[in-house]
Amino acid sequence: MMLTLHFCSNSRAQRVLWLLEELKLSYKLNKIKFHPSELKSEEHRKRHPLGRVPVLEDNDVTIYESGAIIEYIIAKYDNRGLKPDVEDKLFPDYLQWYHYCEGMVMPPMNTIVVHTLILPPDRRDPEVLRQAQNLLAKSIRPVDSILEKNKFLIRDEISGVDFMLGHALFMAFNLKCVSEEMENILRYLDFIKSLESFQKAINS
Ligand SMILES: N[C@@H](CCC(=O)N[C@@H](CS)C(=O)NCC(=O)O)C(=O)O
Repeated sequence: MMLTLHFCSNSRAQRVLWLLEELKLSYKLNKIKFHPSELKSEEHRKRHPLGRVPVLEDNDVTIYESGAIIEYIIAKYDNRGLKPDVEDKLFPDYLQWYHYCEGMVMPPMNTIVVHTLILPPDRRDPEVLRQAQNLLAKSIRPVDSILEKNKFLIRDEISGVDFMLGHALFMAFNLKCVSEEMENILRYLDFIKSLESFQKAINS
């Protein structure tokens, strides 16, 4: 096995690095500058046609989409049961919260990033921004509720959901979109930030 993760700091690629660290797999990290000169280079577009991260290479396999990469690594290299079996009563919860990340939480977060950081100030739309902030707050409220009963997102042990949705909560917090009343999310974030594997992912 020869795993290479194409990675940018402060990006969804941290999800994959967190998992690689958690599973103690050996890998090569290709750090790319979050700048068109590197992301949109011919070399990187061969790996990802849109010039985005994360991308994982595993010998002759190249795969992108953070959710697909996490599933791939878990299916091939996890021996810790990070994904519950289909007969497990947590299996539907796993699927639901795993896909809730890119399906419900990330779309408004992308809009917030566009209207606070990416567009030049004169093209930012405060109404679009306000709607996205409302939608993001609504989307993470049910996650705060599930965290009332578990240490990690769907159970007391870490699962694939944490690498996806847990990291999305971290991104939401960094964008100042987790309000003080979301106490369970805040407690969860403090907890994952104390994990060595997570620290490695966010400090690389
Ligand atoms: N749905 C994709 C999103 C990939 C994506 O948009 N990645 C961002 C970083 S978080 C990126 O590479 N942006 C560079 C760009 O848009 O030019 C995934 O989950 O992997």
